[in-house]
Amino acid sequence: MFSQAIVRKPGQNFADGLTTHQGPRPDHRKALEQYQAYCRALEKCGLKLTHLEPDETHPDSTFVEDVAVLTKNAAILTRPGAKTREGEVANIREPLKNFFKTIQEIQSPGTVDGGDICEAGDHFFIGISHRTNEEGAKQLAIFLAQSGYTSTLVDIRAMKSILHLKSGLAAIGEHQLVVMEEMADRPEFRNYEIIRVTPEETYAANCIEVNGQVLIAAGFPKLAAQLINQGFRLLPLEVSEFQKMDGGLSCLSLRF
Ligand code: CIR
Repeated sequence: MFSQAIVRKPGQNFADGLTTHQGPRPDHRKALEQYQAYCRALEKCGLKLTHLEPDETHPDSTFVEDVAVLTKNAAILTRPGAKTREGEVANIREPLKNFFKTIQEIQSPGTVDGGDICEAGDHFFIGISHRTNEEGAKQLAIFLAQSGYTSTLVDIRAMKSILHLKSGLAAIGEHQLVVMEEMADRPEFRNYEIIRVTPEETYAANCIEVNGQVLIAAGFPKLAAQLINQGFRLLPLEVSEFQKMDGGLSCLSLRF
């Protein structure tokens, strides 16, 4: 069960962040509306929110998930793989100190983006991506082991369609993984019950379970139907403006 979440409102320059999308830029007003609806959904799931001020020097800083990995015992500050995002870490340290006694840090030359880290109970999947490198993954695995967690590395560097591991993977329920089709048969996931996401709905794989409810991107009927069939309660949310910046539901908060 989670009781808290940290969120950071998108800044005025949100649309200047990193993206692989070539289409229209996100609309700031619409992004704020979607962000507010997201915050309300987390509250509806019983979370108390800590609202951080927009960080106008870092357009991607609304994606707070990337700068820390949280466990029951510690907050691990990451070292984001994109140069423009490195400075975001300093601004999350103080808020995390209010909740965590132990703060650990990924050190250079290691890089880790929280979006590559998928927690499934006492086990973590650590994506090796173009943001999270092997050194960072190794440091993180050691920190996690010190806190009693096991971990598996999942190399996604050859995959063009996703930025982070969690762009195509989510752990929900007791022992289930929501996985994009391209990764669904990977041996790393063989001990789990797999809910496959069809290629046209890949974006929806980035869903999050919060205290028994699943927040899912609106507009992905096949995955929604599968999850309802499995007995999950869904909270669909519009996140189109965040999708334009390669972000999704998991990246917009740190939940603990
Ligand atoms: C970036 O490219 O870093 C941001 N525009 C999007 C980060 C999304 N974060 C995530 O999936 N955890």
